[in-house]
Amino acid sequence: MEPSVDAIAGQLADLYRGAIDPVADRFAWRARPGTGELRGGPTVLLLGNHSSGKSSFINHLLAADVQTTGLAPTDDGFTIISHGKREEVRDGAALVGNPDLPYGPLRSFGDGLVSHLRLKRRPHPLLQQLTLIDSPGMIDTLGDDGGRGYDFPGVVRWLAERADVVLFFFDPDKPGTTGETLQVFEQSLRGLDHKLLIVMNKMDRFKGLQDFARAYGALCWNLGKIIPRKDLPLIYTTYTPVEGAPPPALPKDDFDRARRQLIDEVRRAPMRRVDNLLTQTADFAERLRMHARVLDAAARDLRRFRRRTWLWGGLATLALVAMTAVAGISDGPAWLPIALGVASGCTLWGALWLGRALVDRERRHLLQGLDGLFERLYARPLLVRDRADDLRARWDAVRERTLRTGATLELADTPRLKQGELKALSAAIDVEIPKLRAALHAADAPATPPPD
Ligand SMILES: Nc1nc2c(ncn2[C@@H]2O[C@H](COP(=O)(O)OP(=O)(O)OP(=O)(O)O)[C@@H](O)[C@H]2O)c(=O)[nH]1
Ligand SMILES: [Mg+2]
Repeated sequence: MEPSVDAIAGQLADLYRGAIDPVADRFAWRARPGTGELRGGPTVLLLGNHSSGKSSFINHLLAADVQTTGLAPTDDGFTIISHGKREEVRDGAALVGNPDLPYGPLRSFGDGLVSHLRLKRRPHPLLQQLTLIDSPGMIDTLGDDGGRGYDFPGVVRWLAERADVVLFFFDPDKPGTTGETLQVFEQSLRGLDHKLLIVMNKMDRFKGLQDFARAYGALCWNLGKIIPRKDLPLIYTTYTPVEGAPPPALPKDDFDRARRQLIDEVRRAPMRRVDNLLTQTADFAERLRMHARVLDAAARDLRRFRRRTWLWGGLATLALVAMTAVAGISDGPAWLPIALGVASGCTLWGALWLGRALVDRERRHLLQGLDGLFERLYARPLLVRDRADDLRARWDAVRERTLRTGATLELADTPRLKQGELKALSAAIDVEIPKLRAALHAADAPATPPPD
């Protein structure tokens, strides 16, 4: 049986509580995704040119007129469509103010955005599985803020990062790229290709094959310029049956099949959601493990140095105290024990002062040399070429935070990374999470073949 998102999210929450949180707390690692984010439902984000058919596709999916459609730019805001026992529409302020929904952080984009947000609830069964987000169609007019009154690419990035599937619609009229499309590909969707599905919509509008070939070629040409990949992504060529549209001129079977495949991908959002959660947790835990190990090694080195420094200082003082005592009971000149006594006092004071200065210098030295510590700790895995690139990239993402933690906390007093803790963390990363992923993939239906 397909493991439910909630069941896996529950197991992940247990993993966080048992193996990840204790280390993260003690080593002051960054905040982990909150329970709301972990339990936040799967999301499908629809982006694209204006009038490319985003809203019509949503209406088709839900077999209801949920969104208004039309040839002029229709949507000028984002609509979150989620499940509710009865039909309901709430404005942006209610949406971002609802602590049960994960949209609170959108408030930071300002009132310009909040007034362009809406929540619609519908009692459709598909919405029990996933939330759909319709977006304003992309246009060419670009002012300083794109003329929208808020940071449009920023908002799209925020939503796309949290979405599990992102559909990008093009249509025959604008197979090229509008100014905003370019901006969104460059600023908002970078690094998110794995969840991006490209749709060439309204295939029923083509009058003939030449028409189609020209538009398809233009789209590929333009995508090639904005998607930094050697191979072109898959393009779903399809259409949405809309009332009153003339019958398609081209054979429509393949377009119908592509639509079914696209809908299948949308329905797989919950599966992708769990997959993304697992990836996110594994990534979080692996970075934490690296941070804690490097910080722990630096703290151990510093404690060892501190012990040695105090030992030498203590020994020097002790030697002088012993000499003072010997001079006191021997027949030497009377000033000798006094001079030795003063010297021992000075040595003690000097040892304390110098010791502290040396330890502080060593602390700075160790923090500057974190890269070397990383290389020492990971010497063995770094010998394997594939792993080396991976590990170095991870260390690049972690270094800044580790350095800041080491500089802010008293490094020598940083808690020790206990063997048991490290073992539990490693078991989560190397055993528990892969096990959950294997269960998930075993339950997933055979992957849908790509459209022809
Ligand atoms: N022939 C045909 N018409 C379509 C198709 N999809 C949508 N339409 C029509 O195209 C027009 C625009 O569709 P919308 O769904 O409003 O497009 P949108 O992408 O939501 O547009 P904005 O909200 O303005 O960004 C409407 O008149 C739809 O009826 C399609 O696949 N084929
Ligand atoms: Mg629309």
